[in-house]
Amino acid sequence: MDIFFSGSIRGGRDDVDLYADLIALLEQHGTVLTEHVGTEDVETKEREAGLTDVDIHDQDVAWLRRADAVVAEVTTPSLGVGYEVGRAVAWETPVLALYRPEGEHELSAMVRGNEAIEVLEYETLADVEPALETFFERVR
Ligand code: 6IA
Repeated sequence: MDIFFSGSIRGGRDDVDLYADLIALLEQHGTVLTEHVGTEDVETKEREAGLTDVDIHDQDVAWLRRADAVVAEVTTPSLGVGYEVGRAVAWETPVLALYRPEGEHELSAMVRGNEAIEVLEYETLADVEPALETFFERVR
């Protein structure tokens, strides 16, 4: 099972530690193609690697196309995350969106109103674990 984890990078890195914890949980269910999303200094690494935005986009879309499932943390709004979720839906790749309602942003209707996206509202990682079990049982 190839899993594409989607989380904000240029949209804001407030949740980066949470992304790392979620990626560790996801690794129990398959191979996470996008571990860099949970890396603290991703933007420094991006500069050091000399990657252009075209390189990043093309690599990312290739991973997204290959993924068997997408798990997106959508609490911090991100254009890139929204774009990835939209493309995954168009390809009929199963999408689980994780959202913490106590955050400062209301979830977009384009995510919550999309019946092809499973939305889990949660508070702690302990709430996410059983939802991942159910999601991966369904998509496997
Ligand atoms: O608009 P945002 O930057 O918040 O979009 C975040 C989403 O775009 C994430 O889910 C990623 O999949 C994707 N993304 C953004 N930047 C990168 C990136 N930078 N590499 C891969 N995917 C990215 C290069 C980092 C690397 C040199 C360690």
